[in-house]
Amino acid sequence: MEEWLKKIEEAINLEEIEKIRVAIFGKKGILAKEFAKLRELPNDVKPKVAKELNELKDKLNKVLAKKREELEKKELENELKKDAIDVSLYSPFNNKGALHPVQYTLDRIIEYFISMNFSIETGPLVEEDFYNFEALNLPKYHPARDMQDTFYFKDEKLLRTHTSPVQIRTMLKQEPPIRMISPGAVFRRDFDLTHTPMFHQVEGLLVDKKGKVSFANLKFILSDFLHFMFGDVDIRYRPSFFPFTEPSAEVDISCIFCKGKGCRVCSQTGWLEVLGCGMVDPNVFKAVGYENVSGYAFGLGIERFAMLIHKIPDLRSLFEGDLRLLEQFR
Ligand code: 2NL
Repeated sequence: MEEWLKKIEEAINLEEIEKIRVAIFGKKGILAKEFAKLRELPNDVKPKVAKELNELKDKLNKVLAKKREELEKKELENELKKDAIDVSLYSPFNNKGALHPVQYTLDRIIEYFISMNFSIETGPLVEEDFYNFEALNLPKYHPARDMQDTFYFKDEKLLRTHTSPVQIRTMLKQEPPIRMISPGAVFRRDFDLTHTPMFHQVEGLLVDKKGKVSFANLKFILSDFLHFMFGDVDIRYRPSFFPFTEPSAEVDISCIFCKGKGCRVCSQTGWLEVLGCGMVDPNVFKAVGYENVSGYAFGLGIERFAMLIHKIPDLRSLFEGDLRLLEQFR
């Protein structure tokens, strides 16, 4: 008995425990042998010895079960230790990606206008004169065409200078009401500190029955949008001119760097120009065959928004593809 208890106590793994179990409880084990001996004992001592044997059996059983449980726990712990992950270890796969500031800004703009029930429309980058100029109240030889320096192909095709042709195409295939924005790349022959030959624009257009759309409606949506993008800023509308809107306005926000006090970014004015807008010129509606409608339109440069939101001082860093720029915006 003592000998077997000791054996159990000294077992170091489940394999040994199993061997001991067979040796004690197996068909040819010591208990079987002891119980077999009972038959040869005299009847008067049989019950006593049988009782002792059963008690011994219970005791060994209990001790064995307890030891097995201990060893199982230990082996599980060893297993877990072996598979443990050192989270402080260097991994070559931990480079997180980041949205480019221009994409992040466009996502925010789209989020706002989707919430206002505008649809997102896109169109070709290679356009025709009619969609890019003629239909926008910019007839050939109109001096306003000089405002855009255009990339032309050999034939009549050109790279769109704004995303307005998408609005023209949408109006030609759809009846009012229209509520849309057109985000995308545009191209101009301009390359210096503050201009790149390709940049991104979002234009918006809302058209409904005549009298249903006012300049006040335009002011509401743009002010709400600018608060969504820039937070608590002051907003002002200045009269301006675009060939495709009348009246037209440019929209400024109070400088987000100096809070309107005047700094280098706002040229000491306290204001930053962020949008152009106006009521759609009747000549544009005439070009697409719309009658008895009114509407508003606006346009903005995404890179300019992105630079202001992310406080990026140099426009060129948006186009260099240097990962160190993105790493700052994870
Ligand atoms: C700016 C100004 C603007 C529009 C774009 C537009 C389009 C159609 C009809 C009328 Cl189809 N207008 N677009 C209107 C006003 C301003 O953009 O500063 N863009 C960067």
